[in-house]
Amino acid sequence: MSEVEKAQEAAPGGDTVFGKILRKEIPAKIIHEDDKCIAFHDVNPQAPVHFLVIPRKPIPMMSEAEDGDANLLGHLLLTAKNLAKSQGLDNGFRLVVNNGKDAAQSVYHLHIHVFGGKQMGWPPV
Ligand code: TR5
Repeated sequence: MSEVEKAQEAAPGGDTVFGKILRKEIPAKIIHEDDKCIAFHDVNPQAPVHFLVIPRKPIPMMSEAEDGDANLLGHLLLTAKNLAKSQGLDNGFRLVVNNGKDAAQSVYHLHIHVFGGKQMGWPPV
């Protein structure tokens, strides 16, 4: 099943596979953990380096983030930036947040994709 097909079947609400990773119920290649977020390599990488930064708080999607999440969202971005450096992405990297069906979101736990290690194209759609 393609990522877009998975996204068509996915829907907000309830626990997700990322919740299970957070609780260490299923394994992941974790590269960072702190009190607000964790980061781990994507199981189906779309670039030589592809990891995800997710909040511990189960915000389903960007459109459901609230004003009170401002510090958390800033922390996720800064963590993504710091990990891009520690993963050796000195030549550049791309951050992506898919929100909802049209954007092909397939896991309804907010996550920032970090891609790097190759020359990417533009536009992305
Ligand atoms: O399409 P969106 O933005 O929702 O991205 C979801 C991402 O989660 C995709 O890039 C998937 O490859 C990734 N994914 C899905 C699973 C998974 C994962 N990354 C790491 N570990 C995973 N496990 C253990 N299970 C998944 N179902």
